[in-house]
Amino acid sequence: MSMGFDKETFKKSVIYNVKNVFRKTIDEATPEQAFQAVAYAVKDVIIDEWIATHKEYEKQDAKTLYYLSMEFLMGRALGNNIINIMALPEVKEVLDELGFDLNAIEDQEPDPALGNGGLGRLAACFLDSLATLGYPAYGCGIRYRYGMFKQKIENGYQMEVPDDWLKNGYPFEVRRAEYATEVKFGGYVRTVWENGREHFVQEGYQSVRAVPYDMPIVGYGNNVVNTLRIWDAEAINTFSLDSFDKGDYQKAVEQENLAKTIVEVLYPNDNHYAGKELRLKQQYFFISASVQRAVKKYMEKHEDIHKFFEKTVFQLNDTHPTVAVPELMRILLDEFNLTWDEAWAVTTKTCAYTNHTIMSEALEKWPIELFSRLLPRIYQIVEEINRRFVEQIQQMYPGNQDKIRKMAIIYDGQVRMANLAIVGGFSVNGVARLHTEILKKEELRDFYEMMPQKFNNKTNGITQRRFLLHGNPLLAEWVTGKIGSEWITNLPHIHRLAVYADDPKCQQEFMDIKYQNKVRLAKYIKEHNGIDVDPRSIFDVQVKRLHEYKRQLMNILHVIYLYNQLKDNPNLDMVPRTFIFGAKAAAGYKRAKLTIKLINSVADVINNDKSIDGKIKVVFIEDYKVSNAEIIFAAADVSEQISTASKEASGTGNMKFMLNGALTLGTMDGANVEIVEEVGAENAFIFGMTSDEVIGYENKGGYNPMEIFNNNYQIRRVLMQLINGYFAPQDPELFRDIYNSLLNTQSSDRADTYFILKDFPSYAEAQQKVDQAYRNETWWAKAAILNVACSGKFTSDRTIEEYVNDIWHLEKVKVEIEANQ
Ligand code: CR1
Repeated sequence: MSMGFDKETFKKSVIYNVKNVFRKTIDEATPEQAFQAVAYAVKDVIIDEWIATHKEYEKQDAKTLYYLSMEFLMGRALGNNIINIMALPEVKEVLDELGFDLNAIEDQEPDPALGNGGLGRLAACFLDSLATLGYPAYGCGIRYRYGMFKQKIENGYQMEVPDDWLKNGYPFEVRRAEYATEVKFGGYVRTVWENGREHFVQEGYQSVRAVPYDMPIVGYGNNVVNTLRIWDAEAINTFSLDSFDKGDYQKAVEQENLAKTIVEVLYPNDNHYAGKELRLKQQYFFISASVQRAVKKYMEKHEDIHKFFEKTVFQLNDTHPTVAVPELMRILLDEFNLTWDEAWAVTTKTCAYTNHTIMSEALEKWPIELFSRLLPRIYQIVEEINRRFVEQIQQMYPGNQDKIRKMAIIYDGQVRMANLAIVGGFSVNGVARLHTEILKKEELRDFYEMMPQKFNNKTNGITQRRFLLHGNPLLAEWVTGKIGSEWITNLPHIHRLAVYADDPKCQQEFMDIKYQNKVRLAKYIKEHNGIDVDPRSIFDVQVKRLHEYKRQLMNILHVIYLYNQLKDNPNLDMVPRTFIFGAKAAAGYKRAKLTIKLINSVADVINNDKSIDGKIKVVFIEDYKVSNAEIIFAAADVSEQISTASKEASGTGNMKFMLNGALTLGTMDGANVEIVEEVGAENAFIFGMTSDEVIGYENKGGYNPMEIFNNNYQIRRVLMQLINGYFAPQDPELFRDIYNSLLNTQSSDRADTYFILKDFPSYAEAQQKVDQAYRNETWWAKAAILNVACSGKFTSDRTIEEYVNDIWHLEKVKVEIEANQ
């Protein structure tokens, strides 16, 4: 139990909160009010540790990591915080005594969904690990008024509903007005001469006040509480008659609007760059605020800004925060009067960049016109960085225009953020071994040749505290019963389970737990979708963002193919299967949204076809998010990780499934490669082209899917069902675009860009093996237990230790708390 936790105090605190905040007695409180009251009581426990942690950091003058990220997909905090302060049994007892159920109270919390998918959730897992390992770190991001939209499915179509997550107030955040700071946009730069030196002054700008809100990030059982700092925007001066008189009325209104719009909404694109001006504003807004604050904090304790990098490191989560490079330069040049070389030395020792994708449509490139208009002084600095870098290229590769074309930061009228991030920092890392190799050999080859010392790999990881201990309490308890609880902070320890993989009793226990988790998910599906699913069927799950490269389409085409076989032969010997999908599509991504409609249309036909005797069910889980993900992973038998090889940088869902004992059905892509390496190919179902094969075809300009269409009757049949009204009798043309994307009958894009038809036969074969394997319960249980046992590598604790050792060089800090303060 946490040192700072006292059951009676906690109980009083809950009752007091209900009374004081809602003017009610505890028995009158609604579930939502009970949630608020409990959350405030938990926060009250956390606060002392939070203060103590920061005192300790100050005392030790510890080097601090700033993890700069546009996205933090935190998920609910209450349950996780209770677990991490090690007060779960006591809190449960108290709530029991007060007549509440913890699960029901947890369900009242909105999911803070300030992220899209893997990239944002990775940031959240990293914060959990940093706190649990005791490293001084801030997450820095944006307090979006509306996070990731809520998905409603209406008539099979995705509808986006705004996520008003702050409407009842969020109990865990603390507004820190004392750290507010100004961020400037637009205007022009005036050069003034002073003391024989040029100085640059931004004038005629608009500005907003950045106000930070802090959220506690509670380490597991170690009294450490770090901070997620998300910035809100407020108008600098609410406009007044005064400014009206001065003729500044227009500007005052504009500043007010700017503040409102800047943090209004998270862009719902995953792995896709849209090039919106407001998005660049968001980026500069939170970066300028975070960097200014980091510099101020450093100067409170230190004299010499030249040594800033000894106490500070900025990790750029993808290219979105890359303006940190020129912003730090600006502060060092314009506010501290460092020379260019001095400023550059500090900046390039402070910044490090993580690349999360090779998808070309995700590459951020801002038009010069937009960039320089919005950030005039920053643009000047980027130009100078570019001028010097191009000079360096010319020195190294005299006369080689091609190198400049590929590596310059400003080229073809655009500012290329990845190039700026690589040049402006000391480290570039990919997120899985294969991904980093592809970066070095293909996408970033020229940079790798020029500066190989910067490149390194950091295979992603996930936090077992949320995705096993919190999400799957039955399995967590079972694991602890077998091998003790060390796995909670030392996941490789879970390998001790391997000795039980062959033990029939343990196999039975494991399968029973899986079954109970499937019952829990079946209940969720019944409540949310109204569909009955059989927990004895194979739960075959693909949950992740909807994207063509992730190939949800291949999965649903295979479902159709299987359904056809069943229709041909109603006695077909197959293990009943429930195909479960969950995915949000970016609001403007037409083909992705059509794929959702296709999945739902196929589900309608299949689920209502009595003739197949319930052997196949198809479920599309509405509003896939962190809170229901925890329930889904726990219940999965098969983990669909079927991206076109080379396209999925890492994947992290794959790791969450493995940790919960699902078997991977996947391609040799991203971290799947390392998963298979850990658990053995015999305990997974691997299929499809390798990344080398895919890249080989791409370099040849693709392949001809018509050959497959012509020669494979079963595939042809499935494709024809897309355009003959089989799944859309009212509108047979509905899925024409999907059909065309695979066969390229009209469009000018390459056909079947993601090699769905090419990989289909081998996918269907692997699916057949799944069916066969599941019939042997002993084999399946053993393989599933081995998946859990071999998941040790994929803890984000390991990932963080690697970042610390190779890039950040932080020291662990210990926080002692006296009992019952
Ligand atoms: C990748 O697509 C990876 C996460 C986290 C995503 C996914 O494979 O697991 O990052 N990339 O590293 C991304 O969002 C903008 O790029």
